[in-house]
Amino acid sequence: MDCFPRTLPSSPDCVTLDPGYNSIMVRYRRNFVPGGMFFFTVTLDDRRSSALVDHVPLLRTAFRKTRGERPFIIDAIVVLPDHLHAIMTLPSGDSDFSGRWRRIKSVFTHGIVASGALVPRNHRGEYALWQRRFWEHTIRDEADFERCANYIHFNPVKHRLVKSPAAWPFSSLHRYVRAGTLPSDWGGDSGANDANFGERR
Ligand code: NI
Repeated sequence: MDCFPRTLPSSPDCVTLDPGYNSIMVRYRRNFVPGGMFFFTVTLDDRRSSALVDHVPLLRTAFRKTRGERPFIIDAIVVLPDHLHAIMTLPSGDSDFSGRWRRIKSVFTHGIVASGALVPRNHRGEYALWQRRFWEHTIRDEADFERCANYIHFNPVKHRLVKSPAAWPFSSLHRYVRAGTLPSDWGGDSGANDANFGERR
């Protein structure tokens, strides 16, 4: 999505004379970075909440601010009302994704508080907007990257928010379409097993 830009591969070897399906998928998979790329599911505590899509500019600010402090790349992301799925690449030798998510969550929470919206608190009086835990999966190879990115881009359809993946605005699918990596009518992949992606039940 526009909010979380990354530089897509644009070197000449990515340009192909035959823009067929296989070539497209090869370019998609080339985003893979061995050992430094992770899939996450991060959820709000209240699954009836729609705070993430209600406050997308604040979420964008939280990512930008955190990235300015400690770099990372968002390779794919989808923001749903009460959770998000993302693929994040960290710099070589750095695997502190927990610290980054802590910061993203905190900046977002405090942004909402500053906006005057009500944020739930736990019994200790601490803000309790997010679930403490998140799902993490280390991406193994190019095929795994493709599987996770497909899962992300199909997710709004899986959650019955829209009928086609491109109809959901808060998705990096649009970035891949603009780059010519995926077709605008990309139909998605519904074959994945939710249990492997930390999806809420
Ligand atoms: Ni989901």
